[in-house]
Formats: sequence, C-alpha cells, structure tokens
Amino acid sequence: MATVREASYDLFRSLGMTTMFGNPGSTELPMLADFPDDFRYVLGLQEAVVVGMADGYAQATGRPALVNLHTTPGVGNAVGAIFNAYANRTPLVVTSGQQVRAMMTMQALLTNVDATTLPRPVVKWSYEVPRPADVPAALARAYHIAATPPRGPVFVSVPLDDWTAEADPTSTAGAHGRTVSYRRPPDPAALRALADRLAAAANPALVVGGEVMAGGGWDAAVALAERCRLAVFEAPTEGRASFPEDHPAFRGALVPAIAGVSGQLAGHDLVLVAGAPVFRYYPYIPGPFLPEGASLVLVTDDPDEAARAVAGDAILGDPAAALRELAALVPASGRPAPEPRPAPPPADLAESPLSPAAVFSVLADALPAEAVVVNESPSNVLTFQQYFQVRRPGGYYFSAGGGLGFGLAAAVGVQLADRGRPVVAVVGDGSAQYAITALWTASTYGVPVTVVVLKNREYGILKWFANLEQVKGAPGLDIPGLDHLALAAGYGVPATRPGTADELAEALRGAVAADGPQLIEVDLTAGPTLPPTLG
Ligand code: TZD
Repeated sequence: MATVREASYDLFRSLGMTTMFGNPGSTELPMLADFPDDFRYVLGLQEAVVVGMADGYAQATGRPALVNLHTTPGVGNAVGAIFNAYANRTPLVVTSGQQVRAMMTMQALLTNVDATTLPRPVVKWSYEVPRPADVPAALARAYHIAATPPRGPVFVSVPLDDWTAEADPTSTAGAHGRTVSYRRPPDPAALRALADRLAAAANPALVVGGEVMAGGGWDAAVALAERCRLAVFEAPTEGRASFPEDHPAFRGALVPAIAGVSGQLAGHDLVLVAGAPVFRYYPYIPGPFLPEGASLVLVTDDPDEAARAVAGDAILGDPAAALRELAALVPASGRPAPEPRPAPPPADLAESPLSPAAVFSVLADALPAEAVVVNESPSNVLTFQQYFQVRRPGGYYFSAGGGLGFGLAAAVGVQLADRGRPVVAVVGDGSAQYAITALWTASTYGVPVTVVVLKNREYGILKWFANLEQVKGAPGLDIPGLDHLALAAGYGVPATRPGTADELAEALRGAVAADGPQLIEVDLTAGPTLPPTLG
C-alpha cells in the first residue's frame, strides 16, 4: 500500500509538477523525506521570494507550479506574493505544513489555527483534508482548480503526520490520470453579433490584456487587428504583453485612470477588450468611463470580471479563442490602417547620470528580440513603455497586483523555466529589496538572469503620489545608502556599475551572454520621472 507521500509524488509526476519551490520547516520535512531523484527542489530564502519565483515559472511554462511553505509564519510571509499571483492569474498549487493532528486541538507550537482562512481571499480554493488518506485526491483537485479559468493560486494545508499515513487507494486511483479540458469557447451567436458590430463600426479599437498572450492568442490578436484595421492598445497595468509593440497598429498602453483611458480612446466608436478587467485603475482621476459615443464589449473567461466591468457588454469565454474566431468571421475591412503612434523624443545618451529614457533606449538596442523583461520599476513604467518595445510572446512580465518583490523573484522563475531566452529584471532600488534574497537562488542554482537595478535612492513613485494626494511632509520616501554591488557580492552574484550609455550596453551584452546571474546597478538622474497625464 502506498503512503500519502509516495502517492502524492506519483500524482505530481503525472501532472508534470516535478519542480517544487519551497522554504522548509519542521512541519514540512516529512513531505520532503526521500525526495525523489527526478524532482527538483528550488530553495528560496524567504517565502515571498519562493512564491514570486514560482509565479514567474508557472507563467513562463503555462502550467501550474508547485509550492511548499512553512505553516503559519511561512504562509503569512507569502500572502503578498500569493496576492500578486491571484492578480496575475497564475496557477499555483501552494501546500503548507501543519502541526501533527494529535497536537492541533491543544494548539501546540506552530499549529496553523485556522489554516484555510489564512490565505483567503487571495486563493481560489483553500483546503485541509478531513482524512489523511485523501491528501493525493485533494492535491489533484487543487491542481485542476488552479488550472481552470480564471486561473490562480490554490492552497492545501497538510498536517505533518499525514505524509506517512496510508493513502486511500480508491480516492487516489480516482484522482490519477484524469484530464480536464479547461477552455470554454464563447457563445457562437454572441461572437457573430460582435463580428457584425466590428464590421459596421467606423473606427474600432482592440484593447488586449494579459490573458490573450497566456491563452496563446498573440497571433490571433495580430490577425484580427490587421483584418479589421484596429488600433490596438494594451489594457492598464497588465501583467503580460499580448501584442507586438513594434507593430504599426500598436498605440501603447492605456493609463490606469478613468479620465485618462477615455481620453486615449477618444475617436473610437467601438472598443473590444479581450482578456483584461475593464479596467484596472489607480489613482482615482474621475471622468467618463468611455469617450462620447463609444460602446465597449469585453471578452473574458472570468465571470467576476464580466460582472464588475464599469461599462459595456461582456461575453464569457476564452479570449484567445474569441479573437481567432472573430478573425475568421469578420470581412476584411476597407477602413484606412490606423496611424502609427508617434515615436518619443530621442533620449539623451550623453547625460550623466543616465535618465530612465536613456536606460530603456540602451536596453531596447542591446537586447535581442526574444529577450524577456520582468519590470518592477514603479515610477518608470510609462517611460519604459515609450522606449522599449516587446516584440515576442512571453517577452514581458509585470505584477498586475502591484505588490513589490515580484520582479526580481519572478525573473529568476522565468529564467529557470526557459534557459533559452535571456531574462532581464528591471527593478527599482526600492523594489529590489523586497526580494533581494532571490539573488542567492539565482547564484546557487546557476540561473543566468540579468538584474538591472535602477538606483534613484528614493521611493520615486510615492513622491509623485504625495503630490497628487496633496500630502506634504510624509516620512520614509528616501532610501539612501544602498550598495547593490556589495549586496550582490554577499549573495554570490557578479555585479557592475556602468556610468555611461556605452558602458551600460556593454554590461548588458556581457550579462546576457554569461552563463550565471549578473547584476548591473545604474545610477539615475535624481527626482522621479513624472508619468504623462492621467487625466
Ligand atoms: N510594499 C509592497 C509589498 N508593495 C508596495 N507596492 C508598496 C509597499 C508601496 N510602494 C509602491 O507601490 S511603489 C514603492 C512602494 C514602497 C516604491 C518603489 O521604489 P523603487 O521605484 O525604488 O522600486 P521608484 O521608481 O523609485 O518608485
């Protein structure tokens, strides 16, 4: 008879989850005993980093990733990162240890007193098995819930003595070898009606969200845009790019503000939003949700997203499938092609220290088209979008949740998933500190990620927010004295501090070619880059 541990590893193997991201404690050791040779354990030194790495890994592989956390304190440390995964729609099977059953009622040290409540509301499902024998069945159920749209993290708490219990052969056999077809195509009649509206519109636009790329819809978005002559925008604060940003139809990202979005969409009479909420706003800049005379249709696989949209109609179903189907249904348009967006003014590459625009121009020039950028440089997001074009699917990740620490950790996870593409984390000096221990994992596991730290010595975006919120005299917005070369050395990562644009380009090319991690610290001009108008 198989133990719960043996049956669970068989199940993980059958589901393709042979990489486990974790940080162990005494309550997890029984799960890790006799760790099978065909599995890989990726150790993160703090739980937010563990989950951030798993998030990047799951997004890059397109499959649920397995996470193991320590009981209450480990899960507690991870909740911010689980929140990011929830916003990113990243499928994660998060397990955590729990006290032995015999000592849970007496609340022995490390008992997770209300284990299933702890990660709510940022998981899709949270469970602790009533019978140890059903742990493998619960893990199978967890996997399928994580993988079903809208995808996201799930949580299973396992008391430590469950792993050596006997698995129930019946419930285990029932959990094994099941396939679930997760994708739901939209209602064909609703799509036909939408195709008619697109054909009849005078100046329609497409707004793509990260779920288009995640669902394999990159090419379908291009095909529909070209056939229908659509101007294409990226939805605000999206976690993934879903359209080639060097395509002439691409108009840039929508800003995350109510008034700003309707300003950017002015002139369009029909707005098709695919695979994004309508919309992810922040800060509050009131105004009309849509420009005068415009209507909106959202295609989403998330019923809640459909219900809470601030405007327009919605069609439930797979956004990538919808775009493919629409491209086949709409007649080729005789409308003129949309005007390409104006290029930003060239950055001054001779300035010292470099401006964010100069840094991103150098990045755009030095990185190959297939490079992946994981961006967590809050005050420079809009400048990045102006000066750097994502050209390939899977080329850009950003935390849709906004919890810092995602960037550096996720970049390590993305690079672990795909060693064939150079992965570059572009992180603010503040953001880097939330996940700085990811450098240790990168160095210890030989993950050839490049980390570019943009050092402005402040929480730049918060100074911008203070101005917007008319707050004066707030403390804690400056972070002087951080030395990333010393930090990198402490974690075993080689690092450089280029001073000029040429030195930065050379450092980037060297880092991308290196077979281990590299850190590049870039001094930025003082003062925050003000985002363009949101109103
Ligand atoms: N803590 C967490 C986990 N997430 C957050 N988003 C914040 C705090 C608040 N916060 C922001 O939203 S941006 C920011 C903070 C502290 C400053 C980031 O500083 P940085 O980038 O150096 O990375 P900029 O470009 O200087 O803003």
